[in-house]
Amino acid sequence: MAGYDAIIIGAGMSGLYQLIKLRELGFQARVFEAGTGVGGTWYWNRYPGCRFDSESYSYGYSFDKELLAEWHWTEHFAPQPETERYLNRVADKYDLRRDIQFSARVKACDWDAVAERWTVTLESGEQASARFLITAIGALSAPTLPNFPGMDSFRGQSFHTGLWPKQPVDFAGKRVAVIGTGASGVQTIQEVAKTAKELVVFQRTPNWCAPLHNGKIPAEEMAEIRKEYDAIFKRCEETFSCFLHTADPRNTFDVAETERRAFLEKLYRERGFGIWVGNFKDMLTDRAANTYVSDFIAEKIRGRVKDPQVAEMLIPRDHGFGTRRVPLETFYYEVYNQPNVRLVNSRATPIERITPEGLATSAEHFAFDIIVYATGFDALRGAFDRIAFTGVGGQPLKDAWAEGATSLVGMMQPGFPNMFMLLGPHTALGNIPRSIEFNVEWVSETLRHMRDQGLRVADAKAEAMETWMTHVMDLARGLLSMEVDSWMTGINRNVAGKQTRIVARYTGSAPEYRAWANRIAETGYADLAMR
Ligand code: NA7
Repeated sequence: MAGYDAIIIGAGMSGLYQLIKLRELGFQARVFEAGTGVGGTWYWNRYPGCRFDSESYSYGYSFDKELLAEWHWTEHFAPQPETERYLNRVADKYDLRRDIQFSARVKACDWDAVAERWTVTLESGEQASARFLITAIGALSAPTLPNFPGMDSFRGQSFHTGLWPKQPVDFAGKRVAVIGTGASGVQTIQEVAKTAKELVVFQRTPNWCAPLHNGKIPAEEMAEIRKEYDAIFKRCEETFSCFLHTADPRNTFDVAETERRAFLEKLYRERGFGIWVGNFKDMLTDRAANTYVSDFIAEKIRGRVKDPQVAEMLIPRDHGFGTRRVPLETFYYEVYNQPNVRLVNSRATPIERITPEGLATSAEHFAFDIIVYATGFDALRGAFDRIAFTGVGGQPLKDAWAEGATSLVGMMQPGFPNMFMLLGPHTALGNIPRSIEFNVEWVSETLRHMRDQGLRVADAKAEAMETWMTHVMDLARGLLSMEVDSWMTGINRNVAGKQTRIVARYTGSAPEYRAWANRIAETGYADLAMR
């Protein structure tokens, strides 16, 4: 069995940076990647229209000044192919592929208490061992399909957005169904509507969408942006969720009506997530404030969709603006004014089965050439559930998490020594690369400390985990998002056991998260048992 200092699972943004850092430390590392190329999220999500909702220049790696000076983001919100190219450029520059084994899906990871090493088993049966195990498996990376009867019988083409084929799919002249209206569905719908002969959107729950306001970045503007990189990353480090946007310090009703309204109009005209994370500071905690903003957005939807009945169908009734992930859109609402597009309320008339020709709802049969499942992911812990991890005493991670996932700062779990999770449960998410860089650097510093001190094993202490988890639970109290079903509250109706709302993510600020993790290092890792 091949042996390494460290095994990394996944060659997405986390895995690539972790490999670079481990090499710097002189560790011999091996990456196992299920795909045939690097990129993770940006490798798998090739669906039409896929792009960032974070500003491109706030999204790339901040650690490589040379690459920052060279790379030209062509749009304010880069499309998937560009990001995949970018991550391939990183892999080339650092010659990362020689340590990455592709088409290697990890099936099991077992802690060997005698050897004090992890044994990793691939689906092929191949095994490898390492002192350290680092999971870089993503937070939204385990795609889920509905459980409709007859799904295998469909004679046309069908795709999940997160498992999109590499060869382009041609929608021209085709009858297309899109099931799902989350961030992936919205991006797909906008694109497919351009060429499909007929597009039928099956919407179970409308989401509050807001304009992306994307635009090209000409060379001169990119040159100006490059000069600002230090300021851009400094700002991302200071804001609540590492975006360039930060909440307005005022409460909604402390501002006079005219000014309040003008402020929302301004946010609606601006690029990116400002309207969500740069809104009045009480928007996600105060019901009346939230209703005010929701009403404003509802009015915008009514103004953009010509058929009043369709407009009403697109306005969420069961949750307020921003309490679920806000999909950013480009003429999404106008798509429903096109004669080739129809919206079906699949809560009122649920999809009952897939047929060889299309699908049947409780009200009608539809014929399709292509069905797109934009049905989302088993989020946050889903990728962990798909690998059989066993820790000290042969305890499965699934058992340790039977009452809900736990962690110490999202990166360690007691009883799973020398296992580090990048983007594990309860890490700060937000603008994800910023979280990734922090987590990779934290793990790397912990490994450096262990190496320098001659320590072989590190395990999170149970009491440290409990203190951290209490902090996580306390933060979630009073948030309107906790009253709503979404992947952010651990709900996935297509997965058994994921029907009850939980505190599935860290809801505090990224600076607060980082301070907690840094304190662990600053206090000489008192929260970890090391030997
Ligand atoms: P989401 O946001 O989880 O959206 C999934 C969508 O699929 C959502 O509209 C679901 O409706 C719908 N869905 C799922 N299963 C079904 C069934 N069985 N019938 C009808 N409709 C269904 O996933 P995305 O991929 O769009 O986005 C995930 C995140 O990735 C996103 O937030 C970004 O941060 C990146 P529901 O709302 O459950 O009624």
